Amino acid sequence: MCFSEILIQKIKTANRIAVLTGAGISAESGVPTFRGKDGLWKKFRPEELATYEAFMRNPNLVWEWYNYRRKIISEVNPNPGHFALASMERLVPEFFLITQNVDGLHQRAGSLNVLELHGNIMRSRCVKCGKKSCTVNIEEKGEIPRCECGGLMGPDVVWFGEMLPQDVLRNAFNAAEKCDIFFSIGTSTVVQPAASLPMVAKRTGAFVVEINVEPTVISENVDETLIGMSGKILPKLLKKVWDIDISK
Ligand code: BV8
Ligand code: ZN
Repeated sequence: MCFSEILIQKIKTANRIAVLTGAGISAESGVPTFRGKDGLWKKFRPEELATYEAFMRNPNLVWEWYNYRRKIISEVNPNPGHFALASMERLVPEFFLITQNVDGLHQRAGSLNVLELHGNIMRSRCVKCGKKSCTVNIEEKGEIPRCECGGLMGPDVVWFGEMLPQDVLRNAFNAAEKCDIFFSIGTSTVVQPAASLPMVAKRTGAFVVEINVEPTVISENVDETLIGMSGKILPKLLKKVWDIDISK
């Protein structure tokens, strides 16, 4: 993998770096992506499971799906891509990590300041009053726990048609507008409003870099596309810019 001299120089002199990650950065940990060939959406359509209506229609089915994903996530570990970003956070004056992922792997890799746009699958939330709680495990076909307010407890993730947490979203757009370099890593850049962030950064003057195993809808509009696995590319970038070897 060779990086352009301009990219290396820009990273070395950058004050603010913002990163948007998607399911692709967790793929090498063994977490299925959504739209890939073995993706989660292959078997189920998002509208059938990742919406409030789907949950109210059949809470047990939706919990079955989230429990299946919670089980996968509890059995995997962060990969070198997550660790490289955790190191980068400590090397750059201002570093903003924005993730669409709900798996918590960035935090487990040591990233301290993570903007979780779509929530976190290991937490639960009352679908009526929004009260959050730590993981509430639903036994298969068991009684769905209720909040004191009487509302059903669901996973603390943002479903399609639901608003994103406004403070997190505002911080993410601020980071995109103010950064010198914006990395879009492992995302198909399909889901809004997260998918707008790379081009917001571009419009406000950032150098936009995409890391993905294949081109996406934004590839022709970014400044640099690095085709390959993020778990391979990010450690190489760390070594090239800061001579840090995270594999040790
Ligand atoms: C909102 C949490 C408005 C849940 C997720 C019609 C009806 C309803 C809504 C809409 C509609 N049309 C448009 C919308 C808006 C909708 C939307 O964008 N839909 C899309 C599908 C068109 N958005 C919403 O509904 C959002 N809310 O708009 O609210 C509103 C306004 C006011 C008042 C009320 C409401 C909410 C969106 C959040 C949905 N929740 N997740 C859960 O996880 O179960 S989205 C889900 O997709 C995940 O979070 C995931 O992260 C995200 C994006 O997918 P990616 O991360 O990009 O994953 P994907 O598999 O697609 O791609 C992986 C990429 O990695 C690929 O490019 C692959 O090549 C690459 N890759 C693979 N391996 C590697 C790799 N790259 C590098 N290295 C590797 N090793
Ligand atoms: Zn409640």
